[in-house]
Amino acid sequence: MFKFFSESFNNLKQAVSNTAKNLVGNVAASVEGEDEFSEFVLEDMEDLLISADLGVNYASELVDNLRGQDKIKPAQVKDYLKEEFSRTLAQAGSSNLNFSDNDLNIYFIAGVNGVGKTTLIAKLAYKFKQEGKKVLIAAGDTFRAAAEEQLNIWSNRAGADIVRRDKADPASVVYEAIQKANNENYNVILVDTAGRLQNKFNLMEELSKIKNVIDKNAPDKLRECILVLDANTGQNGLQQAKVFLEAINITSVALTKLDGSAKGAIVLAIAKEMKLPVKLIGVGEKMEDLKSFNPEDFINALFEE
Ligand SMILES: Nc1nc2c(ncn2[C@@H]2O[C@H](COP(=O)(O)OP(=O)(O)OP(=O)(O)O)[C@@H](O)[C@H]2O)c(=O)[nH]1
Ligand SMILES: [Mg+2]
Repeated sequence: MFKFFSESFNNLKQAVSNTAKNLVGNVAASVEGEDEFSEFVLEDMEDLLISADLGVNYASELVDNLRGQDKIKPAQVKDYLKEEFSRTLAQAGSSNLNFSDNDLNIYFIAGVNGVGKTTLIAKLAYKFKQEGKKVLIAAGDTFRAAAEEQLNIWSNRAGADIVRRDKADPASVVYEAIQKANNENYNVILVDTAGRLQNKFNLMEELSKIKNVIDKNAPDKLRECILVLDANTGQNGLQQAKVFLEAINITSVALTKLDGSAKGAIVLAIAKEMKLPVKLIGVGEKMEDLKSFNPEDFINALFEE
């Protein structure tokens, strides 16, 4: 298991406090005092779960399980949700970031514009550097003006190296990064990508082209294809995930801007509907504000009083 984020999770509870209120607090407040799961109570519960961004299907499944049964009482609704949420996260697979010692590890970072891809790369570069790894950033977003400059500043701050070519074909930048990494024994390549091109089709074409270059020139070195989602986009994030899944084989999700978001339930919706594990969470704008996602801690943070 790769444990470079094994620092304390003190601010996790704070980061998910709005989500906890929305997802657990409101449901508990409206259900716990009831004598039975009447149709009225169940409908109310379903509405609350949907408005917490859990998704319509998942919300109705959770409510359907409670209909016409007498094992679980309204007073136990939190225990019920806690168990269901834990199971959902477990079924999405391991949340440990793949990493192989003594080998090149490539991380491909994708997502729509503004979700926090470049910031995630900076944070990852910083973490890997702290672990004493040799880190190379491939500036694959050659579309957006100033994107490479932004990356340059971040990489300097993190102490990582960078391959950038103004207006070049992103796939060729990644090709060059792979050559450099092989020649100079890098441990990590972080591939930044554009979030917006002329249209969605072009973007997906470009991403799969980059992915092909990696598969061809560095077979077995691609550790993760990480889809970056902004926690505040809620259910829209799921639609984004579907598009990216079709173009490239996403292996995990990084959920950014969880700090302050009330829509962190999207972690559960992603696990349930996409069977994708969230592995990283962004809890602020600074380099240190990246955490590995630990399902147990997340659940505890949601349910602790
Ligand atoms: N509060 C908070 N802000 C974040 C987090 N991650 C990123 N941001 C902010 O989100 C904004 C966009 O971040 P970028 O990293 O530039 O996003 P991007 O996906 O690279 O954007 P494009 O390159 O335009 O597609 C910046 O202002 C970041 O500081 C986070 O975890 N929490
Ligand atoms: Mg960017």
